[in-house]
Amino acid sequence: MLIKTPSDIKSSEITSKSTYLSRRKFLKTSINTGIVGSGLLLAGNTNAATLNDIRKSRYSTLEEELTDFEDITTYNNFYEFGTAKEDPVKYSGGFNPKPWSITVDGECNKPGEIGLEDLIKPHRLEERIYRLRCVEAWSMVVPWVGIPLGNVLKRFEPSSNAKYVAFTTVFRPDEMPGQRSRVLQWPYREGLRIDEAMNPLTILAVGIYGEELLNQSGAPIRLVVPWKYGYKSIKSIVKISFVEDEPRTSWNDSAPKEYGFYSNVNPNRNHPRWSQKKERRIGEFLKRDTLMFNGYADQVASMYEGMNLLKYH
Ligand SMILES: Nc1nc2c(c(=O)[nH]1)N[C@H]1C(S)=C(S)[C@@H](COP(=O)(O)O)O[C@H]1N2
Ligand SMILES: [Mo]
Repeated sequence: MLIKTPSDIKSSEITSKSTYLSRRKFLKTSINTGIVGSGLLLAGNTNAATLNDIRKSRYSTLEEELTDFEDITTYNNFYEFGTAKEDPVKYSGGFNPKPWSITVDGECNKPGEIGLEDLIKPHRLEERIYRLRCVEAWSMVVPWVGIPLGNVLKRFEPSSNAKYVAFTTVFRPDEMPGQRSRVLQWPYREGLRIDEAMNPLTILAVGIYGEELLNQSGAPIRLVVPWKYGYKSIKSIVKISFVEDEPRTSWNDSAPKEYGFYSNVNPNRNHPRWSQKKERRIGEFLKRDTLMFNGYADQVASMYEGMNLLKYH
């Protein structure tokens, strides 16, 4: 984000993987007809496991066309693997997301380390189709598979001192070449206010298009906060901490005037170096208007009543 402004992004950077195409069309159709998750067995070119028993959600954005799988998985921001959009798919092959566990600590009655399977098991997977709006003024529509973060957090019994939740990405410079350079202070850190974390729109995602996350998308588990700029949706999470004070975050540390803690999508507040009024939907030619709270105002605006949204950015 410090590296490229939207005008620097060439459409040639968006590589399309034709090998995926036919399978993706099929998957897309199956999602639209509601047979996703019924144990589809896709022979041949599968390189991520299919997730089963996924239910639909009333929180999904249904009125917009889904971004192609190959765009979602080849045009990424994941600085742990490099700063160019094509770096994460190119340089994440050596990353090993299995086995995985997450440490939950801080202001709660039941802290501990929990394996990914045990974290997920008590919950039913949901398909959540959300817009993703990057602060760089591009966007996608992604059919995530995940579970509501709030339902997971409740199991650890946060105390009344838990005013915020802090998240940390794994630190593995051997497997993540971008962590060997100092573009950001590693490990990547993000945070939410506790009510934002508990909002039913906030999910922990483990898949996209009915399949497990690929490395470049934040395998094996990442946050998705659809009304905030994309950088809040931290990838490859290893630690979740309940804390009393607003936690420090990587992008805010790096450029506080450009990347605030709240980072709610807001077309009326320009980034110091570019306008946020419009966005380029990956796969489309004309720019679209950016929507307040990325189109999720009905579900989230009440959390910010009385707050000056131009000041708290
Ligand atoms: N750990 C980590 N999480 C991250 C990032 C990152 O560089 N490192 N990039 C963020 C940014 S800027 C965006 S826009 C989204 C992009 O998610 P996607 O590549 O799956 O579209 O991931 C966010 N999460
Ligand atoms: Mo982003």
